[in-house]
Amino acid sequence: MKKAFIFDLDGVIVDTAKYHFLAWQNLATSLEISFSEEQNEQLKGVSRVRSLEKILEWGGKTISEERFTKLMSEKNEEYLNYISRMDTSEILPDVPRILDYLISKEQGVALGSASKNARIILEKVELYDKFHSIVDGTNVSKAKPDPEVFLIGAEALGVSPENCVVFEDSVAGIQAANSANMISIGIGNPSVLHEADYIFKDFTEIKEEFIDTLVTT
Ligand code: B16
Ligand code: MG
Repeated sequence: MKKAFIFDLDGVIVDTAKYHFLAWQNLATSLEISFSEEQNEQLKGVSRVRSLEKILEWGGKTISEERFTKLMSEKNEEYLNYISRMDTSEILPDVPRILDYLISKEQGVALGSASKNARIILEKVELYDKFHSIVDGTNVSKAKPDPEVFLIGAEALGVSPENCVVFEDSVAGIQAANSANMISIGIGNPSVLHEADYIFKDFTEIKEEFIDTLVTT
């Protein structure tokens, strides 16, 4: 039976967290707020609006709505500047192998990302055409851990949630997959992603035989 495999983008397909970090750090510095890589970790899978709210909370700052909007757009401009220089060398190890294997097995392949920039990034790394459906921050009204992004992906592929498998690097994303009643696969650190059904350091650890078991069960 056909299954759907839904991939998060940042931290699963490419490591754009480093670019989010540089842009958020610049913004935080302009507000005299200190911002660490550990704090950036907590912004993984979190929407742009919520990320800025959290940074302001950490710094104990309140700003006007107008300034909030301006800062978000400046942050995104800087982020887009980094993105514009991306190429295929930034695809995380063995992602193309897994995508091509799923396609060869005629499985559904979707993107489920919180990012409003997901389509540009997929084009830059030349993976856009590998996806049957792309659901990103422009298609959802509720951020992860709400399951909306993955449920839209499943519906677009005509596959019921229990026949979907989600690859995620963030805690919020794993929780979203679990509450959608999908199989969750954590990509990254087991101590952070312990709520996932399966956890792998990265795609180099995922063998075709494992994918076969997901396809047939
Ligand atoms: P943007 P994902 C998420 O992508 C990032 O992990 C998160 O750090 C970012 O704030 C969010 O996208 C929104 O991104 O500002 O580009 O709309 O992990 O869900 O693919
Ligand atoms: Mg992610």
